Amino acid sequence: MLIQLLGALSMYTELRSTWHSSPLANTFDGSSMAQPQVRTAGSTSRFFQFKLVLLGESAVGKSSLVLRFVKDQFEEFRESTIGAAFLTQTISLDDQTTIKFEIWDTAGQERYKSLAPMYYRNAQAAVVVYDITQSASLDKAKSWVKELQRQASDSIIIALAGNKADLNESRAVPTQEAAAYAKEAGLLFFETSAKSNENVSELFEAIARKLPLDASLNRGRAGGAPARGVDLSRGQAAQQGGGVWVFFIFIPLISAGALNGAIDPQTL
Ligand SMILES: Nc1nc2c(ncn2[C@@H]2O[C@H](COP(=O)(O)OP(=O)(O)O)[C@@H](O)[C@H]2O)c(=O)[nH]1
Ligand SMILES: [Mg+2]
Repeated sequence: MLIQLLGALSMYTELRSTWHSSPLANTFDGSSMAQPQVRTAGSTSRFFQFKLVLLGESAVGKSSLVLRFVKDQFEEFRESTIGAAFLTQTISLDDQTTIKFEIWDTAGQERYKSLAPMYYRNAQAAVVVYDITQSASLDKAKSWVKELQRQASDSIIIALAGNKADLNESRAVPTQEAAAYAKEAGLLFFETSAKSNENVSELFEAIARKLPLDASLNRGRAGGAPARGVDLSRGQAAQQGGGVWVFFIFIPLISAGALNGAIDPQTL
């Protein structure tokens, strides 16, 4: 299929951590992330790397959840994400187990929808977000879940996040309703608040715990493919400065085949 470079408009990179190498070259090649990577440092340390994508209607708080998770910050008035943003965060599950999330925070607007498969392709985990004060956003979340279950990796771990839980007085989606749906669809479920920092790290940690961390599953790659940009001997601790923001203000390489259809010209 003919791949056209329609435009790389601009890119802003803000490195705020000890990561020395740009993740971009590594990360944009989805194939390199098809499997978790494992590296053994010493006899017991294990390092895993997973690609995670956030999906959901615009303004439900996807970027805010990521900002809270990666930088422990909240902004009352965030600019909408354009295209997608890429970030990383590293957490320690226990003394021996380090998980690096490579996070693709997608734009929720309908006009970017056709780009989504590029971000969820090869993702090992997805967080589908809705806003507990907007019942239509749960419908939208359900349609993302359907699409993921049809088109993403069979083994993808999907979490449903009912965000803005701090706005309980304006609640439109009862917890029970969303929980029952999540159970039926086989999803992890959390009500979160990026604002009040409720269940944010719990959400990502639950995903990490559900991911296949059995080293035997990954042994084929251990020692073979080197883990990227991480020196375990530096002992990166949970939630510490793992964030690398690479804002994409770009229209990526577009392949009609890869994206299941023509690109809406409005995307440009
Ligand atoms: N009250 C409240 N507002 C939130 C929360 N998360 C995000 N917001 C606000 O909702 C708006 C949209 O958030 P944003 O993260 O840009 O949504 P996105 O389009 O899904 O990425 C912003 O004004 C945020 O400040 C939350 O947990 N509680
Ligand atoms: Mg956003």
